[in-house]
Amino acid sequence: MDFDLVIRNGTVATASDVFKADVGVKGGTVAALGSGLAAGREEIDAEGLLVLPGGVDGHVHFDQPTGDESVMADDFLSGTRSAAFGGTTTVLPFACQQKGQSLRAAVEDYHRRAAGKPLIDYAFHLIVTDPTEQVLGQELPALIRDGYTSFKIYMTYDALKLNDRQILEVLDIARSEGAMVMMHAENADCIAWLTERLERAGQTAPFFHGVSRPRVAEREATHRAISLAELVDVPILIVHVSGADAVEQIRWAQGRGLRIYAETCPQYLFLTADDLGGAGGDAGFEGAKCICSPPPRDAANQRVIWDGLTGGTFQLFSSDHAPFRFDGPGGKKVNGEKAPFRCVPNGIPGVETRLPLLFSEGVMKGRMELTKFVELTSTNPACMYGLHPRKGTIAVGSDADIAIWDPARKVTITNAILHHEVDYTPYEGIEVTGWPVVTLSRGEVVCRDGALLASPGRGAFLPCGLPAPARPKGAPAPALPF
Ligand code: DUC
Ligand code: ZN
Ligand code: ZN
Ligand code: ZN
Repeated sequence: MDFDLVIRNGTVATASDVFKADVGVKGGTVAALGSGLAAGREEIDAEGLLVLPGGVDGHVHFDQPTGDESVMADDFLSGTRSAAFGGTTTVLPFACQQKGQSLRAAVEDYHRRAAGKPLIDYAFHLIVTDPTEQVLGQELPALIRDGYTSFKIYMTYDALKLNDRQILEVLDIARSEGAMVMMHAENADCIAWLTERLERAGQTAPFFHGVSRPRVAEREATHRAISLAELVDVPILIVHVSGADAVEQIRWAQGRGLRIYAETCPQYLFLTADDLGGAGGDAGFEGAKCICSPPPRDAANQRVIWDGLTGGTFQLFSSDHAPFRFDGPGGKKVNGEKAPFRCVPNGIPGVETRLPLLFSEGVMKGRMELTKFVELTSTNPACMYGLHPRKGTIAVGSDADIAIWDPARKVTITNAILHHEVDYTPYEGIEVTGWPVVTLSRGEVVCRDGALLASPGRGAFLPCGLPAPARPKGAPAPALPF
């Protein structure tokens, strides 16, 4: 066998194994794993390095219109560039339906936004905000069959939220079509009520964003989402889980045998309410850099999130990259430097720092096995969204989407070294050990030692299969293939 590329002498890790092997790549896929492979046209010496499946980031926002004056800084070029430099080779951004818009039109709009730009492969999640008869009866089922097999729904935000009846209708379609539903679980009325009271009291600094979205509002919505899913008998995924209360609900459901999956994000391991401006709430606008929803909690909740990641409560670790600038146009200051938290764009960047942060604090500090790291950041998201085994592993026949890591490299995270278009990182100054040094997508080098080597538009759109984890509990087991 002759190879296009051989990665030699590295330590390969998958979600199940860590082993020394050469990786032979041919035609964009992994063609052989073993020792003493024949020469490749190109060779990479990975002695002392880790050869990992490229990250699959199952939760990013690129070039998403917000419906107000705010503007996302990253499009499908800068977003995928930042992802690739951070060791990620597949992203799943959202195609968000606006109320009154057909779902199909939303999808077409996002394909136009992506055209000619992505550096790595991508798929879309839908966001269903307007579940009309037409959407439920025709558009959504047809789109699921076309490979848009996951979608998000919101329990909060006036422009996005569904009521319980609508959620039931949408879950029912997910069940009959086999799609994965992602739930934003926060109680909208609790948040609105608290926000009004805080505003009346003049408590509008960024710190109070966290006060307006307490853990109990997340807990109640998480429990309600679980109950609605149980009623319909369909698995769901609770996204961006922030702390102990929601974790407790998810464990309760999982313990009862319900197929409830959960995702968490770097902000719930590395940020706290203090990063929103401190308990005094008078620390100025800097805290807006960390406004995201649900908000960061405290050190005790961070520990619960760590335990959930290593102990099996969470299946996914995603970035929820929501790229708003701090100073720049359309960013956190779009409504002024003293804007009440309600008027500050919601979300933080993190597509490039997701993997190095978890690798350093998890794997290098001995909290997490390397196999678990691969599972949470690559294999599970590929499975959860119907992309496995094409993505999410290093196996013969899989796409050669590979990140080669130097586990000894020490890097101080600063915004200057990142490749997004956002003008800050919430993780400024954190020192990490371990960094991806080469990123390959279908066997092509996208970036190497800090240089971008691929051309915009080379990333392919991925229609997703029906995710195995989305199968209802009550459904008959699929027929065996033999
Ligand atoms: N939910 C997200 O998933 N991302 C940004 C903001 C939000 O509420
Ligand atoms: Zn959300
Ligand atoms: Zn998000
Ligand atoms: Zn799988």
